[in-house]
Amino acid sequence: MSDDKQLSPVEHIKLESNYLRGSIAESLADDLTGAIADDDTQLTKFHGFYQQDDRDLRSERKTAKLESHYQFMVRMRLPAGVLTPEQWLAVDDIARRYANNTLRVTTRQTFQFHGIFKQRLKPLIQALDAVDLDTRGGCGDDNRNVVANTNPQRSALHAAVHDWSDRISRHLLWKSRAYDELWLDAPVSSEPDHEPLYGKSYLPRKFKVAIAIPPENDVDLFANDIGLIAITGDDGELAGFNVAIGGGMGMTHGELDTYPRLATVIGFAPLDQTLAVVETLVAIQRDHGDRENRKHARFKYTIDDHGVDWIHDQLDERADLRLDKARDYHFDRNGDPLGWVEGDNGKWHLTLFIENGRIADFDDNGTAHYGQYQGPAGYKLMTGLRELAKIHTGQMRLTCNHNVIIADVAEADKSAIEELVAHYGLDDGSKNSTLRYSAMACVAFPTCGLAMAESERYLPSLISKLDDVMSDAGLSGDAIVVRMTGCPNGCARPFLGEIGFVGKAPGKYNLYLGAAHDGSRLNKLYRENIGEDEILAELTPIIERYAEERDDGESFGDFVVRTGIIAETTEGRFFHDNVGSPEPA
Ligand code: SRM
Ligand code: SF4
Repeated sequence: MSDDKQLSPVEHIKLESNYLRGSIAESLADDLTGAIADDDTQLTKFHGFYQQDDRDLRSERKTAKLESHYQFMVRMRLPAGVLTPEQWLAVDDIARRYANNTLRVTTRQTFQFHGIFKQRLKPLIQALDAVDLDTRGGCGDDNRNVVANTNPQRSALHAAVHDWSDRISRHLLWKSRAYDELWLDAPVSSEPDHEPLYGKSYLPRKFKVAIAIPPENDVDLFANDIGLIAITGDDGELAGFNVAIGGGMGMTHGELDTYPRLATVIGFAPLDQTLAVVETLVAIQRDHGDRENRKHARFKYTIDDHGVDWIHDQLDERADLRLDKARDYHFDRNGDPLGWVEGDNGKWHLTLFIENGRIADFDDNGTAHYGQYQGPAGYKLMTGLRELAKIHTGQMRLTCNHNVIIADVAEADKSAIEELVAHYGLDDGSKNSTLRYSAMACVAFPTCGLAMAESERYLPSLISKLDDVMSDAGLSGDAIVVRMTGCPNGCARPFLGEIGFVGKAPGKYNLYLGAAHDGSRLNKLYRENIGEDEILAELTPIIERYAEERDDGESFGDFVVRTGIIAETTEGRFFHDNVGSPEPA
């Protein structure tokens, strides 16, 4: 543990917060400002929301000497991204009643609401509570939404894994009574509060757990602090998990001691040990993660600083846990197959494409929320999904690729779903290019306070241009994983893109190449700080060469590494080595 004097400011805020209460109640009651107190902005993350301001309006308001246009983003906790149609309808209603009339599916399988004014936070959280949904641990230095593979073809296994995601999420949830008191009007107790796992200072940084069912890696398992790879026994039932540790994407431009890292598989845990292994790993990070420097505080750095053998020793010493040798597994891809598939339970599942996760109704000019978001003119996506939820009797599921699954549809109900899909022009994988279906962008402007460049609002138009390049090269049907973020924090997992774009400044991106198609290898920096013309000029000859010279079934990421266009990144620690290309293609 760090010396108290050296602790980062956020550590002091947590310690002095009385288990995440701080002065949030007073901040909410203060009608003189749309903001909350500075310290409270750190604490409300644990309750699932961030203070933001509308960056489209920032300079205008500054010139007019007005307070920033403060608003909040609220993130739900939704293990494995599963909700009932009734919950969907409630969430849809909340977005229209309290937020900006849009919903945002996130890369961690949940919803974010944007543009919420301070006074609406409590009614919003109460409306979620009314349908058994919450925002506890949506953000903050604790365990985040536990994501799990949606693999609809293996329905029974999916149900088991969903169960596990829920169990782990509940087990690692912060427990203080602050949430119930602040949002749900629970009586304030005079008994002292406590946090059995986290203690007063919670974790040094955010913590993430994912579960994948091979061969699908749609959760990008290796980007998580803990990744659990589902292993089945001879009977096809879930037998346990291979445990992978130390994944994370975030880094800072120009700071070479920050880097993305993929989780290392350290062994196999049978089901009866899984929860203990997960809890002990969290406790190791709680006690040994860096509490002085938040840029060095993720579990990935704790592991690289101490070594994997030390982790094994810790598991043994703390909880008598000795992992077996990891079992064989194989991943095929990290994207979502779109359209209908039949599950092994005889039910049907329809995966619909949601471009960059933004669910809205777009007007005849192709805009939503006062022109802030763009989409196809007249596309009533939000209404279409609402109408689907009204007639659907199975589950709705969100994917880590920003998509939505209408799950568990009986054969007899398929045609009614299909009619609505056709009526609203929803995208079942038949309307756009494979490249667009394989692309994903983070939120960035106008809400994200950390964005350096556009992402969600820019990638669609860049994809249209790349579509032309792909089509000219005869690759229209090919899937290349493209990821874009507005900064190097990595929210759309750009370092797992076969082609990755990371914002540097307005209109300028770093271009990364060479991640594996199944999410098992990081990419590497190829060109720095380039605009759209240079991006197209750089990528066109590489895509043409890929069309002509690739081996049978070779993915784009593997091709650029094999042909030496980019050096291979073997480990996070070496992410910044050998950047650029030996000779421009
Ligand atoms: Fe993220 C911070 C959005 C997934 C790494 N992320 C943010 C904030 C809250 C900005 C901020 O701190 O002020 C963004 C809010 C934008 C907005 O206006 O909505 C934001 N992150 C998102 C979402 C919505 C992106 C999306 O397009 O879906 C994702 C919400 C996930 C969820 O439901 O919980 C999202 N963020 C991720 C992922 C991907 C993942 O977890 O699989 C990562 C990379 C994996 C990882 O954690 O390393 C990620 N977000 C970050 C980081 C860098 C963390 C680090 O270790 O350095 C930050 C900044 C920070 O924590 O300081 C960040
Ligand atoms: Fe914001 Fe950066 Fe995350 Fe994009 S990657 S949402 S710009 S923090």
